[in-house]
Amino acid sequence: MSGQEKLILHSYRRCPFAMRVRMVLHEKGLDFETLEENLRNFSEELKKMHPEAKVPVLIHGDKVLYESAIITEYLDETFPTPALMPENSWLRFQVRLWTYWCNQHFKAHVDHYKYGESRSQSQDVLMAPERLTQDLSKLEQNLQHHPWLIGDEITLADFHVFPFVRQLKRATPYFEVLDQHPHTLAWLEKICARPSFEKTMKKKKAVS
Ligand SMILES: N[C@@H](CCC(=O)N[C@@H](CS)C(=O)NCC(=O)O)C(=O)O
Repeated sequence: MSGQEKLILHSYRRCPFAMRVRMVLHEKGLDFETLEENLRNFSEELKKMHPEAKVPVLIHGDKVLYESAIITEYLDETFPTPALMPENSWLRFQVRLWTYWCNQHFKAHVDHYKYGESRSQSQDVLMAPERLTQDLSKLEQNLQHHPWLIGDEITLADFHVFPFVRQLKRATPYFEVLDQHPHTLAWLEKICARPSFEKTMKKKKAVS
């Protein structure tokens, strides 16, 4: 039975992609071993497993999985309780669209703001506040009508997007536009108050 095979996660505590996977593992109450990687010097094992050498990588028995949002869908299908994907195909589409938006657009805008010209082109850095303001409006519009991104139930959409909103909230200088988005801030706070988040952020010893 695949559900009983050992789960090992190559992770990095502050990586928002790895956070997605740890949150889902904890939400499902799964036992797993965490191998805390050094972002500047990944283990040889990780480099062999991931074609682009990135965290997270999940090992499930003899299977190697990577790409955070694909890992979380795998986990939801393999360990169905509690379900984090809706049954309805239109809602499933929306979960995937939020994930796409986050991966393709929002994450980049957060990076442009957070890292500035040390990592991004000056035009992107210049545009970041305006783009982030639009992104936050999109989140706020959804979250003012229902408690979670796509409705009344928490789904993978919430777990995929929240680590990046958290990154933005923690960036310096503080992005003050956030304060005009109370539903988004309350949603972030609600996720960070879940027991799964506390477990997700618990410090682990690094692999040597
Ligand atoms: N698309 C990947 C992105 C993972 C990713 O970019 N992880 C970062 C850490 S937050 C990483 O490993 N970076 C190392 C590198 O790019 O060399 C996913 O969703 O898993």
